[in-house]
Amino acid sequence: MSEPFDLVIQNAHVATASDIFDADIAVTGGRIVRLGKDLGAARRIIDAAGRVVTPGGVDAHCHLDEIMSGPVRMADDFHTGTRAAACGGTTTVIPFAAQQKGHSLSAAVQAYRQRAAGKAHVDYAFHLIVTDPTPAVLQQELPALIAEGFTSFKIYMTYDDMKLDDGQILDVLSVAKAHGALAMLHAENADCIQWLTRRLLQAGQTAPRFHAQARPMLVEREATHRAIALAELVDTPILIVHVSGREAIEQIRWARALGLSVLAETCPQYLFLTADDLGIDDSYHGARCVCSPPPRDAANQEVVWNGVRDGLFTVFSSDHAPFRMDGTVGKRPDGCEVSFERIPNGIPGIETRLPLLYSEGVLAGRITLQRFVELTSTNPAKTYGLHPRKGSIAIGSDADLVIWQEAPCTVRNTRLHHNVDYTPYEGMQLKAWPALTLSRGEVVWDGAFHDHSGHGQWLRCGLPTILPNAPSHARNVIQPR
Ligand code: DUC
Ligand code: ZN
Ligand code: ZN
Repeated sequence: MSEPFDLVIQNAHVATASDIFDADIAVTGGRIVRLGKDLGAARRIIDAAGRVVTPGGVDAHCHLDEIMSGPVRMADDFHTGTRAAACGGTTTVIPFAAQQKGHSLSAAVQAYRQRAAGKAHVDYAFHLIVTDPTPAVLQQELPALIAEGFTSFKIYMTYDDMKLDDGQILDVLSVAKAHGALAMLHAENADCIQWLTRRLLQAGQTAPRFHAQARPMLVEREATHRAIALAELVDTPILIVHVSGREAIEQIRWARALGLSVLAETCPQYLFLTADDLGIDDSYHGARCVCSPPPRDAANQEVVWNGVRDGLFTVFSSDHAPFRMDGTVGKRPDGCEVSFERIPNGIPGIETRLPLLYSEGVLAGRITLQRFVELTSTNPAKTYGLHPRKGSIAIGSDADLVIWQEAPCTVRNTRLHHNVDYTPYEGMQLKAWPALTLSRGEVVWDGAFHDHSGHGQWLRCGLPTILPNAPSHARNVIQPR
């Protein structure tokens, strides 16, 4: 008699990025060990009853417990942020370890690993944010960190305390190229934003809705084009994060037509919000939806949907950047209604990312189920060197799984699990929500949240395997752990 499995999920309608098939899934030691029918005895059986089962979501762009300037604090740490992730079907998160100007990048990574330690309910990796590319960072710290499993870094083209100039960007891209790492670009033209902001403030136009006027599509289009040109000069792949609309998408399509390796990400706010959500009057309510780039309009939403459908976008991430409306450390710094350029940028979305796209993408007939899995799990895992451990339902992969309940439900912040006092999607009618989320074989959500603080492990990222010309040493295999 062979040992029983830890768990068998019976009657699963399995969806991967490539296939849909019916199977039972056997799990032992937190990994998928068998797929098929009549697999044998198990200590626990869960009946999926023919419902769709997908790989757990990989949210490759979220901000948790990031150090902010002044009085501002993020609302979610690794406890509340990964709790919300789990309840929305996400089993891997990739937040950021941000260097502060004048400080070491390696020290920042150590500090962020401390902030996460013992708190996470699901697995996590880190992207780096490079804000001060000194010779020591470029020549020693970055190469050492890439070798340790921090293989992606975000470069900001805007925000005074973060932005790099073009020469610095070329330096960082050169390191990415030399070591096979991937640079992620926040593409907005800082000088244009500053100039527009000054004019708006001089005219007394300070309400949240003017945030969108200070960051029009043109500033994103110009910076997207420049990021592509800089990457072309260095001859290295890049990923443009949080693409918001047509003009940036046109730049990416143009680059792809030239054969350049330009990957792209979009986020729920560019499909489901518009600039009107920042306010149609001067009310401070619109501060809830202040994020950068800002949401655009219905026509741009359609263009983004086209890219979601036709393969333009590689990944679909939340860009969860959580700030509360109440209190003194969130959207009202020191308790005050501030002018738009001082409102902390970001909106919550880690828990709603998958249900929104499943409902309005898959069940509304805009994308296939396989494309949903590709965008939300498989491609982010491949892009950041976590595949096939993550992002797949295959023998040897982690048992990170979601059973979907296709039934009407309404988004209510009171039912969410982040530490933010609002959701931009309040009242939206959805068609599905995860019935159950499994993280390495543990049930973390089944309509109730099951606390697994410290269960979430830090993941060492390999090199990207999504690019057609990825070097053979980047091909990841399932390693003994
Ligand atoms: N924009 C960012 O670049 N990061 C966090 C949130 C936001 O709105
Ligand atoms: Zn950004
Ligand atoms: Zn972000």
